[in-house]
Amino acid sequence: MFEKVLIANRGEIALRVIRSCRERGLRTVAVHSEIDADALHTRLADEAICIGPADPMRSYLHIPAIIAAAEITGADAVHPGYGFLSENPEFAETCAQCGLEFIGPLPDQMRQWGDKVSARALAKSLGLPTIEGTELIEDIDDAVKKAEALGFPLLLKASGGGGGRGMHILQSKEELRAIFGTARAESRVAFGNDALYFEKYIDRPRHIEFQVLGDKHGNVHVLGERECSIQRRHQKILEEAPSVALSDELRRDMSATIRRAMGEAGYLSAGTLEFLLDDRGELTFLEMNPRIQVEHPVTELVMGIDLVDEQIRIADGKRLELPEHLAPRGHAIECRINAEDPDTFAPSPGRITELHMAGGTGVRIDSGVYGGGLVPSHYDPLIAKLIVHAPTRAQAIAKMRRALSETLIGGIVTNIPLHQRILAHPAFEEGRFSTHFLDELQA
Ligand code: MV4
Repeated sequence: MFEKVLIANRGEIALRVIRSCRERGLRTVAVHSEIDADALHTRLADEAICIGPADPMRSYLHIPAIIAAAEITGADAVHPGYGFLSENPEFAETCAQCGLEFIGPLPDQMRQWGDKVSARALAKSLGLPTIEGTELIEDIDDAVKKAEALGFPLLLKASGGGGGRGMHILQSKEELRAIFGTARAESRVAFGNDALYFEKYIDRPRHIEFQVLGDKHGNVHVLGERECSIQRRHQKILEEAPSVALSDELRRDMSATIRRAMGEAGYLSAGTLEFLLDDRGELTFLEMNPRIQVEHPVTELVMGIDLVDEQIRIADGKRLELPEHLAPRGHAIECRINAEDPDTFAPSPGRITELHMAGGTGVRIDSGVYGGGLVPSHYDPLIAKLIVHAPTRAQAIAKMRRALSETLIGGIVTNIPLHQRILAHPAFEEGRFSTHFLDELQA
């Protein structure tokens, strides 16, 4: 087994990885930027090494600096967390070339699933239900032809996009003609790739995703779903597991389909398949995220599994040893606590003057900050995740309201009032919502 893990990340996920490493007796190396010299991950890892200035391009995204840090400290494995280099196949490849075990999927799997057109084709060939759509669009004439065959409304998507970037809803041929050139140019600038395709537009869907784990022996498990419809501009705010919108039968059937598909694909480590659930109750594949995700704790709580520890065991070549049939127990909800204005969503970096996190039965905090610590403006505004677990959804909601009420964060503005508004909303309580819920709440 490897003995020393370098965590190529910061904030709450860096701490989350340190925890699983420490429980397994692995030593940890934090890398940090200059502005993160006193950050919690820097302080809590066994060793810490500065890799550059605050600008992420020159620190957390700078592959040579991270590899050098691993060599200097004698680390023999790397966990990339989420964001930053976590889905960068060149980084995973460089780690392997330098004798570092990359705790995540194979570089070619990142490539396959990272490109949306190739991901759709792969998903389809593996027997997953995919949204009706097209191959790559050649030019504007081809676009008009394909659009009319598919029918409006539709979505023009960038193959290099994902996570809602580079999408345009189109209602008519005229709109298509007006936007096509701009969309292509935008895609080229944003993703270095101007490949575009169409999908049928699904109105007011729910966003539901399934957690997958695969080992080096071809075993795959599906660990149920997460409901992630409460989001704004493709940034999730609150997630839960299980989803009230799935019957036990649909969950079982889709889990079996995904298990077969990802087994056939030989998928390695943790990954998430995103689906849209339409108003007819049909799930269709959207994207696959080859990484551990922010919202993984809700799955951990209802499934009783440490996903990061499983990633570590898998990277070490161990077999998954999970029960054949996994079912969620109780209900879990996660609120992402962001350093941002709850109304305008403007970031609110600064020094945290006081900090009291909730506690008590069924409450988990994954935080990356401490009282007196700095929230830099250079990174993601997520400072902590408040996660609760209770026997029923109603009890989980009550527990989350209670936990939010005892959370005290001073010196910066947070989105806690927004969470309180969501949890007080009758439609949320009743589980009746779509990806448009927050826009409608804000309106
Ligand atoms: C869609 C869609 C409707 N129809 N695709 C947004 C994020 C990216 N993963 C894909 N997204 C969507 N793709 C089709 N064919 C609606 C969305 C979408 C959405 C998806 C998940 C979560 C929130 C969303 C909010 C608005 C739109």
